[in-house]
Amino acid sequence: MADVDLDPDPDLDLYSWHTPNGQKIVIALEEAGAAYNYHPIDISAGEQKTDRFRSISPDGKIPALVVNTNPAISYFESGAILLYLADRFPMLDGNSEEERARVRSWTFWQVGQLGPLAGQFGRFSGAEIPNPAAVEHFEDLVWRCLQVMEKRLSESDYLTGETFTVADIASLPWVASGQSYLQKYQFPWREQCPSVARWADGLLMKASVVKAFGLV
Ligand SMILES: N[C@@H](CCC(=O)N[C@@H](CS)C(=O)NCC(=O)O)C(=O)O
Repeated sequence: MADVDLDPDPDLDLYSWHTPNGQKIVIALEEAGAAYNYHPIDISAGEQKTDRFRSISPDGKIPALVVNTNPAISYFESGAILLYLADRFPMLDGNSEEERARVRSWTFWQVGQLGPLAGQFGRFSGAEIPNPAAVEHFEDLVWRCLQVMEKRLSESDYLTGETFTVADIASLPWVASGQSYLQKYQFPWREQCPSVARWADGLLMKASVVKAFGLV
């Protein structure tokens, strides 16, 4: 009998930290059952700004993923990493051309809208020097994002249809993780967005999500 390579996948090295953008990638890798090495990069200690780390993530931000092919290939930006993983592990992607188009659209929506806007909302809400106009501005924009999600999730189980994909993974930590600025500032999203709450509560029970949110 010919030798069988039981694990033909190249090793994956994830450089990350327990923040929403880092948690996304852990959820995706766990969901796919992928083998990977986890390298914590302590962003509170500035480890993301070293020349060594910038050689794989030029903007000095987590997460980054290195695929140990020869030569190794590295990805930075959580959206790019999630789409790479969706291509490589089809269970993370949509089941039809239409769903796959929605996976890409909703993933880009999260990294271009929900993530940065919730981040800015959190920054101004927690700022030492109060800036009520900025808080109100970003709160309005975050609220608009949640309404966009609410409408979509009142029509389907998941953001892209009936399949759980990287698009859901991208948004979940920004809405539901303990790091989420919506939690931190008691934004009343649960009462006002019941479909988003139903979606988040269901996903929070997944083993992949429990593991990602439990990493410190
Ligand atoms: N657009 C980037 C944002 C990445 C990002 O902001 N990462 C944060 C942690 S969630 C970080 O590394 N912060 C440290 C810093 O900016 O110095 C992505 O989606 O990956």
